[in-house]
Amino acid sequence: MPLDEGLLHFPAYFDRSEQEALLSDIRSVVSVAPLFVPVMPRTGKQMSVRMTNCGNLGWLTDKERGYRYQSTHPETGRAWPPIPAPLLDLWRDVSSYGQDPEACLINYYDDKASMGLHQDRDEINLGAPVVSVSLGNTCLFRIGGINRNDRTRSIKLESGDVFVLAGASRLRFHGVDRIYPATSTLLKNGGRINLTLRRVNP
Ligand code: MD3
Ligand code: FE
Repeated sequence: MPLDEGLLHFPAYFDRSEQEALLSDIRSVVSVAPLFVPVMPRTGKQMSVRMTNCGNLGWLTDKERGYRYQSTHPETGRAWPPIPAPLLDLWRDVSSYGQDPEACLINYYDDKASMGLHQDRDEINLGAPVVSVSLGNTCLFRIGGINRNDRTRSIKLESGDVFVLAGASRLRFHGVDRIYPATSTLLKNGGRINLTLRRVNP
């Protein structure tokens, strides 16, 4: 469903059994690359999401060095595990981009977590699309324009939905306002997982 230029929403792209398979792949990633607490640069404030990555590069943030991509886990020092095959298949299906993603950020939201309005601009390659997968409880996602004060609109993202940001939409402000408890039975302890596939380098 095209919502705006470069903004695509595929409701229920993954069916329940595909979501379960994806979740099992993500649990394997997390067993090697545990979730960590991201910390904002300078202020040292903790984000409410927990995160990890798979792929050649992973996104992270800490107080001293700030937002960046690197090839190793900040606590274990090990390389990130590879991106699971079903996610590479997804990227090839929906991104119309000639190169595979280098990074897959895994964000875990408990039912109280949120993410403030922000732009994604840590990638050298801002021409590549971003592909996102939602698993677990429904969230209220907000998307604005390229200026922080532009009008925003809100969309519910449900388990199995895929969202693609490309072209003119790539630099739009966006965030997650809230998680709706008990809207999915996929995650036994509630919450929501978001997977974000990205190309970082040209
Ligand atoms: C719109 N994650 O990790 S994914 C992030 O649900 C992030 O965890 C949110 O924002 C989440 O940076 C949203 C959907 C998404 C990703 C990238 C975008 C929406 C976007 C880039 C530009 C505009
Ligand atoms: Fe973002």
